[in-house]
Amino acid sequence: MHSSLLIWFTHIYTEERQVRMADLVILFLTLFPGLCIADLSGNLALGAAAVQSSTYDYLGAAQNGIDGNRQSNYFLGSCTHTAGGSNPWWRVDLKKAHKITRVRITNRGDCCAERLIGAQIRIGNSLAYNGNSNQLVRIIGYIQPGGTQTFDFTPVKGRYVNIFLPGLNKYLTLCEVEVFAD
Ligand SMILES: [Ca+2]
Repeated sequence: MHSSLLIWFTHIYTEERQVRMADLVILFLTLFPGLCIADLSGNLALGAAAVQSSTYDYLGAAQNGIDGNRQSNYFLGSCTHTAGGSNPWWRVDLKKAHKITRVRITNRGDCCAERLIGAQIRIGNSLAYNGNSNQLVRIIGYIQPGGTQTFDFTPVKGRYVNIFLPGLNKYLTLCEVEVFAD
């Protein structure tokens, strides 16, 4: 009798906690619509396939760069992260060539914003040098921690979009990469 009462109370308590958590999530989403949500309309990178030169740990998968979430706290699992080394890169395969006019990049927010300085946006159809010899479109400067920067340019045709970070002892982290075409 006592144990079944305890189970019943535990059940009620757990349910109540779950309801409260659901309420909090709804409240949060109502107050901050689109806070971390990437641009979902016309973003060619959504649902595409991403790879990178290496992966730092289980939180830093290449696919996190195109998961539709700009969440910039690395520890929440929506950013990419290569292991340290020379010339790290990340690449998204759009499956066919598009006339790309815009790339939007969200930088890591919880630390290390300066690591992305000097990274190159490269677009093209070649996989030579892992795609890092495709046309250089832009060089990324400083993006503030957790900031999202839009790079607009005259159309460049390509199936692959690379973010290539030349240099020694580099880590490449991207919290979201959005790609748009004409
Ligand atoms: Ca993300």
